[in-house]
Amino acid sequence: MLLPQIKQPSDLKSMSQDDLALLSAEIRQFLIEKLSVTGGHLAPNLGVVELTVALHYCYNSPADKMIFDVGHQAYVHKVLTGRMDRFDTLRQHNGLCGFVKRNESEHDVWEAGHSSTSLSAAMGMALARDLKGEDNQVIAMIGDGALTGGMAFEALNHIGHEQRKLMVILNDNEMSIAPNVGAMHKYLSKIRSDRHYLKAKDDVEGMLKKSQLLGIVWPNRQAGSKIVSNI
Ligand SMILES: Cc1ncc(C[n+]2csc(CCOP(=O)(O)OP(=O)(O)O)c2C)c(N)n1
Repeated sequence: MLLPQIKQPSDLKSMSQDDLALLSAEIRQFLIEKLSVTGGHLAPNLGVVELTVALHYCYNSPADKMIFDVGHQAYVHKVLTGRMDRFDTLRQHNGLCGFVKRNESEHDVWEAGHSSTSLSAAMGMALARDLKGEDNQVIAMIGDGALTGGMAFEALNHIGHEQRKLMVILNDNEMSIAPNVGAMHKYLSKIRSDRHYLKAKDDVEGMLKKSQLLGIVWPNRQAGSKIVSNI
């Protein structure tokens, strides 16, 4: 078992790609076992296992800021940041919070519960970083459901205007609490099924899989996670 060895994100850094894939499978199993007893957001977290492992492998939390929109899909982040032992208490009084919680860990840098705030938070953290002359990365992960909130649109406008160093990951799994509706949903569906986009995606995936230099990518077709913007 690899999972018990992970006490902090830096423990991932020395792992091979094969081990990272094995670890992801162990995390998925862990979540299914724990949440079958406590309840909780199972599907959103199963969908971001590889994505969260990849983020913690590539970046250095808490120096690099990871912001999870809503915060209901941060269980994998909690597992990787030393809170695995507390999952039996998930969503119970004095137990592990079901959302990102700043007083729970230095790795939890933003807490919400309401949706669509992550992009503004990321923008603020990027501006603060630049004012302080620091160079850490700021990463916001937002679902296709949360992206339809007005505050997210305002933030995209701001981000596009400011052009600061920050990363927005669209976790597009074609689902919110219920199936999404609206123009943004239609637009994303159109991009997703566009043959030029699909070919480009396959080409990039093929290239990354062959390359030893460009790092790791685990395409997760079911979850549909992909990085769409790296500003
Ligand atoms: C302002 C606000 N409205 C509604 C909700 C209820 N809510 C919880 S998660 C969520 C969206 C989930 O969809 P998505 O962002 O696509 O994330 P996923 O669960 O698919 O990963 C919503 C609308 C909320 N948290 N905040």
